[in-house]
Amino acid sequence: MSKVQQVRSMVENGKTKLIAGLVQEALDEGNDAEDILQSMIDAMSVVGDKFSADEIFVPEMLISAKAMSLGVDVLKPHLAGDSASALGTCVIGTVEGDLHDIGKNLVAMMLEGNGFDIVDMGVDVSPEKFLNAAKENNNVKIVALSGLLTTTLPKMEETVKIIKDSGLGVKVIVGGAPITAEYAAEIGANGFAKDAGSAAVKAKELVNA
Ligand code: B1M
Repeated sequence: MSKVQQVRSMVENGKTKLIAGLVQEALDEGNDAEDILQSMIDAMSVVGDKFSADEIFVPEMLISAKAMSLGVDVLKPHLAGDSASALGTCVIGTVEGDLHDIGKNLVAMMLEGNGFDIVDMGVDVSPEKFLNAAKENNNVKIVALSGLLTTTLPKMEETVKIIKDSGLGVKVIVGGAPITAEYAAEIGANGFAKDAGSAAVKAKELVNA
């Protein structure tokens, strides 16, 4: 099994103690950071399928998520880029009621690497907290909302609305597994991205528009 395949298997099986060392070994072997990341994303997708099939439960999902986060920490310097341009501040978080943060963290990392200052609000962020952060932080250009649960999508819509209604003029970008471009347009978001890399591209596009 290649090192990248081993990384995938370790995330799938929640090997939190070994993952950092193995990711480093995979990098040292010359594997692309993007490929290693993709193997971990694929592993999480398998974890989700096993959860849906009642083969594993929340604790196992949680431990795989921990393993992935530890692996991403090792990859971070190799993924984020080193843009020197100052594009303004991006307030980012996962919408109210939703505790998933791996995708959000990847998006934050890519935005930071592409020249945004990041204010990371964490998970379970209410519409009001997003709005206050957009008002109170310096030079906020983008609010980025992540959502993984269909049950909390109304909170994403509410957040887009409260920010639009505030007249602050900041752009809102949304994403996460259940989000589509159609849904983003329907709730009035300025942009949608399907993954962390395209979120950075879209955010840059919006501030330069
Ligand atoms: Co949960 N969970 N989970 N979970 N979990 C999902 C999302 C689920 C699809 C699993 C399943 O049933 N197959 C399902 C949601 C079903 C639905 O709503 N349609 C689900 C469920 C049901 C739940 C609970 C309700 C389970 C329960 O308690 N019975 C519960 C909810 C808790 C809550 O949030 N209130 C729950 C809990 C958890 C854990 C805490 C155990 C853990 C999260 C830990 C953590 O995040 N720190 C967890 C995990 C790990 C998952 C899966 C397995 C993996 C998610 C992940 O990290 N993927 C997930 C199954 C799946 O996604 N297939 C699942 C890797 C990550 C890189 O991908 O986050 O999609 P993702 O991010 C992507 C893109 O979506 C995009 O970029 C990233 C890639 O570059 N993206 C953006 C994300 N945000 C973006 C923002 C953007 C642009 C792009 O612009 C701003």
